[in-house]
Amino acid sequence: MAGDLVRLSKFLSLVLRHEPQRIGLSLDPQGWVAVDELLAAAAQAGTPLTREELERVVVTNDKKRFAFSPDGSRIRASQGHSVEVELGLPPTVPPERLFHGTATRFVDSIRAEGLRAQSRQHVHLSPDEETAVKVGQRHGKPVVLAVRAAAMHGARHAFYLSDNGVWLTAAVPPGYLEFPG
Ligand code: HQG
Repeated sequence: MAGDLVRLSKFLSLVLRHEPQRIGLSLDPQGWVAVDELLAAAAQAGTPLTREELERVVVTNDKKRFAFSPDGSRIRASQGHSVEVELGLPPTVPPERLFHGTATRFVDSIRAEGLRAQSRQHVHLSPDEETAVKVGQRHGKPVVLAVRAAAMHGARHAFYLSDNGVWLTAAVPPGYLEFPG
């Protein structure tokens, strides 16, 4: 993504996942906001953007973080919220294993407590190890944990697949985690 698109993507992540009230917006229960309202509020808050620029951010975004409603009148973040939203994703059967990228400094705590959603609504899991390494690098020296997802699902833990390919679950108890080495 080009620099100004990255800046707009970060701005949209902030307002569509974490702090809509910061620019006077509120999300509906499923996380949607009207595009017209978003553009007006963004301009008012000093980040003017056009409908075309918004479309460019959505289409070119490296992780497909945002999606328009089918009629194009609303927009939301596909996952990653800290504000409470009900994305309406159907429970989905996960593959045998999923992966979680984290930083080495969190490992002792994760061994003891398992994975917790922390400030977000869900624990985020990746379908492959390369993606998990990138997620872990955001926090420090990366380490990839494997999650025995099929076994968890067999024990009635619900899994959801976001519109942009991130697996979501409420928490992962330590017994379902495999640590490297
Ligand atoms: C860690 C990005 C100690 C967890 C990515 C992680 C993702 C614990 C951190 C999305 C713990 C939370 C989410 C425990 C979990 N003790 N540490 N018991 N349980 N942790 O950013 O998964 O670019 O909220 O390992 O691609 O890193 O924003 O979660 O390191 O999909 O679109 O607590 O964010 O996407 O960090 O990343 P985060 P995450 P975007």
